[in-house]
Amino acid sequence: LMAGAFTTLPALAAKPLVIGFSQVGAESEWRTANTVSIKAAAKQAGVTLKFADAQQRQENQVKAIRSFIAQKVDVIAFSPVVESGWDTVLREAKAAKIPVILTDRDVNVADKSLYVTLIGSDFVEEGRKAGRWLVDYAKKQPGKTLNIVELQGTVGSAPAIDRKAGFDEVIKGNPQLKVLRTQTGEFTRAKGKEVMEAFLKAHGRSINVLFAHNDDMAIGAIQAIEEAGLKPGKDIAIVSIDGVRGAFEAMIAGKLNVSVECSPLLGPQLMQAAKDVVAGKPIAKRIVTEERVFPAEIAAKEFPNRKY
Ligand code: GYE
Repeated sequence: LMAGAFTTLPALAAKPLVIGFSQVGAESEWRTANTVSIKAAAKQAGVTLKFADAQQRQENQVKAIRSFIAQKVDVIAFSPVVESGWDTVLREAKAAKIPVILTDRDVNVADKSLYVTLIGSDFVEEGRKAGRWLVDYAKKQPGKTLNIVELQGTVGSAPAIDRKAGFDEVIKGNPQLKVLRTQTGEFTRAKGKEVMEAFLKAHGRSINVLFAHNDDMAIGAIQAIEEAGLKPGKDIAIVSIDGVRGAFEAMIAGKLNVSVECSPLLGPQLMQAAKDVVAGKPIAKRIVTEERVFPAEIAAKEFPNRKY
């Protein structure tokens, strides 16, 4: 009896926290850095991480969440590929008394008690920052109309919806700025290149600006612009979002004009929030990441400091 009591207590204390995490996929440099951050932070925090890659499909995320519920993990975390369609599966998690933490992207649910917190960026503000850079760029060319093409992120995803809204809000009513075309490039290089090729075919040299919802699509588009015999960053000014290594390289090469930072390094905050929720501590409903804007002029100086 004594021996039994003696061994039970330390074993309980040492039980590691188990988090089930459903990742969107591996569509961009941002996403890869986000996955690395979450895995490294789990290891560092002594958390057992069950990691599932949804390959950009909501149905795979729903399956993963159901499997985490069946496995009785302590916390479910996920980065929802799109905003809508989560009510049912989140109600199942709630019924099983498993707290849910959102990372990176928001969901659109009527009942906000279905998740504990959202850890991530303010995408509307990122879109505004991109728009503000463009307004300043236009001011340097008074009287000139700038024709814009826009590469949107994944249709229905929070960053695509919000970045577009923030950008539109800032450029709206500016007589110099005109959006010619807007289409999804699905946050990938391949699709960014393909859609930019179509834009160039339709509008050629009348395109003055590209706004890409992420760096990867901008990098794909840079290839398309070069193949069309134009100079990215000069003939067509390019504004994008994320601030990944590839964007810094493109800025240093003079092919990208500015990248608005969106930090993927959410791992440590996720581990902290998971520990706090299990310990019954109060948590803010929204945890916003701090971010900057990097114009090409400071890219070389900032490059050595970049962590993703
Ligand atoms: O900007 C993009 C990625 O949700 C903030 O998803 C994230 C976005 C990021 O594919 O590169």
